[in-house]
Amino acid sequence: LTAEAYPKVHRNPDYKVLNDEDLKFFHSILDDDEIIEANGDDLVTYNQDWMNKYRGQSNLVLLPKSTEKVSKIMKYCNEHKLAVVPQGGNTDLVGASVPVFDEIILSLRQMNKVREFDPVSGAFKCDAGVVMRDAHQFLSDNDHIFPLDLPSRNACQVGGVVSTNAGGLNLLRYGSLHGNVLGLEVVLPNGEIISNIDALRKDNTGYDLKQLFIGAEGTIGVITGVSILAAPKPKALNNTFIGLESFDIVQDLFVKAKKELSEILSAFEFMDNGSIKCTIEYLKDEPFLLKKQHPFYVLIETSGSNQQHDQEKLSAFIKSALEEKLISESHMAADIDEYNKIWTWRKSVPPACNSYGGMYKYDMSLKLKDLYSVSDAVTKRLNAAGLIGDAPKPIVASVGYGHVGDGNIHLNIAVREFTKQIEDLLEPFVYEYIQSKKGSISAEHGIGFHKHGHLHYSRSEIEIRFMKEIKKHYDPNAILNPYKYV
Ligand code: 2HG
Ligand code: ZN
Repeated sequence: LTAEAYPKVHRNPDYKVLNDEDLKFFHSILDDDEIIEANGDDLVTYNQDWMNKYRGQSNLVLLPKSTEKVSKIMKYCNEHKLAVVPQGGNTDLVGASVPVFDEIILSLRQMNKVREFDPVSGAFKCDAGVVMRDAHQFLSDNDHIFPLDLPSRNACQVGGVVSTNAGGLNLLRYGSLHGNVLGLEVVLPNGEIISNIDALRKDNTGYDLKQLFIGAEGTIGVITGVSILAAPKPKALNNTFIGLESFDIVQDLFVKAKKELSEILSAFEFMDNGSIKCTIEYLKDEPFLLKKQHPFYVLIETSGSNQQHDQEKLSAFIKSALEEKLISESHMAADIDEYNKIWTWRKSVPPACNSYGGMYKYDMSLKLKDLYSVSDAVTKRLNAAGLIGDAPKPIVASVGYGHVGDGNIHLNIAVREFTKQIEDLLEPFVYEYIQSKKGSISAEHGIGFHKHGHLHYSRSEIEIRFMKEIKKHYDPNAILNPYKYV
């Protein structure tokens, strides 16, 4: 499986192979609990991604506890041309956070302290390695929320999320990290520390350099600290799970929700029936939320300050949508347990798809009218090849779900095994399809190893040339996260 994932690349011989002298240096600047050497073991949890799709062969993991130590590591690696892959919670979906060959893994997981919180402005500063769940917990204790939530919140780290510019489940309400991140502390490949972590909410003093590191996937610097704008904790949270009959109706319902739920609308997520079928199998002990299955489902969440007001507003919205025959069935949360349960059905879709052995995954932006068409086109193609069905067919299901509010679809092909035939049917077909609709081949999961070399489907020649120049400017020895991105 792994060998097949890396068919086209060869180790760049310009990179030095780690030797005893290098190890001696790392031991001289780090404590024993900041270094893990392979010693015959293959460091699998660091070398392999969670989809079991990408696996490197690094023999060394460094887990520094301070920015200064990250700086010393980078300076040394740059001078000696040792390649490095920065790693957060390793929940990445495009092979960006694991090595391809023997790159040193620089894990941020021991830089896990909250640095400062200002309850007046909402500015929250923390180390890059703080797990998102812990950031949420800390802020919740201070009557705030982290402005982003993801199904992988129990493992993903704040720095990793910023590095990939993840969008998550509430972008519709809280906006993207390009707006929410106030400042960053970054170690450059040569060891220099560049920081505007104390930046203010408004700050137009020159180019906004931090933006380049947001979504750069650790290719031009290692994010070690983040300042981000936390939002006040909503006092009222409501949600509802809806069954409906077509993707056109999903769009009509979205327009209606924006109009009628307006300021309290905080999420509008969709799933097709294939996603939910896999999730029903995955959550086998949980009764499904609706009486019957439908071609599409929508999860609507509202966040506001007055429970009764919000609940009435959402109920009225559902009632009128039923009357207008936009929706067929809905289940509204009666209490916080049901609210969480409804979210479980949405958040379990990715692990459900991954539970059969593996999955191919595409994350794309398209105009809303075209959003689901890519899923239809791919499913049709795989069906025509006779590859989807019960074992021994290799594909369990090809499903689409995602963030309607952001024009973002996730296409998951849940497989029993990875095969060349499936790959050849999927690529370049998916990318060419996206290109033909002027969409983006990466909405929020990034480029990583998976989409390296594919930028031209969504970016012009001049844009790619600028990106390459930026990479060269920041990382002239190309030691950071090689074989990926641009
Ligand atoms: C989501 O929206 C996340 O659930 C993960 O972006 C999606 O695993 C996925 O494809
Ligand atoms: Zn997503």
